[in-house]
Amino acid sequence: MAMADRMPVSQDQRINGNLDRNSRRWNTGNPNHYDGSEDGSYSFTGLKPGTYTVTFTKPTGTAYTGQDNGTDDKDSDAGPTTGSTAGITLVSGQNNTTVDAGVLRPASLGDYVWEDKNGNGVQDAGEPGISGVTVSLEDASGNPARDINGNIIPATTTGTNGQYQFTNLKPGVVYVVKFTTPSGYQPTSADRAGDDTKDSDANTTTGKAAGVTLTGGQNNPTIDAGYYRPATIGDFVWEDKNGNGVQDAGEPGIAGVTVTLTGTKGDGTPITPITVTTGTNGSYQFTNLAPGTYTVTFTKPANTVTTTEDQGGDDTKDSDASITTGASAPVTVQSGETNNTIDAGYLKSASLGDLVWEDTNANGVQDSGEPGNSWSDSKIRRRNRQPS
Ligand SMILES: [Ca+2]
Ligand SMILES: [Ca+2]
Ligand SMILES: [Ca+2]
Ligand SMILES: [Ca+2]
Repeated sequence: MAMADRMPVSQDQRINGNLDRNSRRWNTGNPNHYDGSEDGSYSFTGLKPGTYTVTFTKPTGTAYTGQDNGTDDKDSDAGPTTGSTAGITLVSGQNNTTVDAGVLRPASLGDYVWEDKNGNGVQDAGEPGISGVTVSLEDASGNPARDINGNIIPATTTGTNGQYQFTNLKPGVVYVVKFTTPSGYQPTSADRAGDDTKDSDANTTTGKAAGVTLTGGQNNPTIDAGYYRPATIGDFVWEDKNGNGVQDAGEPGIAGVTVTLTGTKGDGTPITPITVTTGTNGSYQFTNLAPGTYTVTFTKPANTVTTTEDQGGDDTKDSDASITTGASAPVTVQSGETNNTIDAGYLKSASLGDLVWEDTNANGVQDSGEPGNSWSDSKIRRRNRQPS
């Protein structure tokens, strides 16, 4: 008569089994003890008829799988907490090979929340982790997830380098990671990298990643979330009274100038153009921008001439509006950046009076029959380029 079978675990794990003789009749000595074989099989032989309990001692870090979830020759008989079977009665000559124990090796997942400085949805070199971000784990129904032992898993927060990890997870069930957008940040676009180890997985609306199912012993480190801080572009339209292309003391702002922002976010998405108007002091700002590359286009006020751009070697003091298109050069802003150097200067053309004419006979006098002409604007601009 014998009682045997095996624990379906990996071959490098040896399983200990204890056989307790429950029957009062046999409960006179130490329990029998069996050290399982390399393939997980074990047997107790030479038993007398009676009622026995097999107690398994699971490998460190594992948990028993569900009990009695199938036909008796295929299921696990170890109690989930005790490791012990129900009483097993052996009759004379019986060989019972249905007494088994299955264990689960815990799985884990993680692992990173980062600042997507350029907003492209990819973890690039030099982009830092974000600490203190709350990360929670749900099951497929949106309830708090449970670990391999059935306990609810509390939320965690990312460490100083943006890392997080959930351990002791149960294989074979769906886990959903939920990220809470940190204050002052906005989520970057998900699934942009074509490389799951480098992208963001947090849905920009729900903060949730797609559910994952893990196998025993697996670690999934690909569930990450990227965030950016809004960027700002501004900030000044002024009257360049002396026409030197530089914002000098005493040169006033111009109110009511239309300024339009176009461009592309860091993830490659074009933005819907945004239009603002300069305030009474000539200031304007585009706020709450995603990192990206943008163009600022100024609409020239009536009766003005655009001053020459990029004069004086100080971008905070010069004009950036093209004299032909009114547009700035493309400006790239990163997460959290404020760029207040995109300005436009105008001269009031009305003060330049009177008539530009073609002095056909070169006598320096506006003779009758000499035409006024259309190159007045460019002539004025040429004058503006001269040092004051
Ligand atoms: Ca990036
Ligand atoms: Ca990922
Ligand atoms: Ca000036
Ligand atoms: Ca500038």
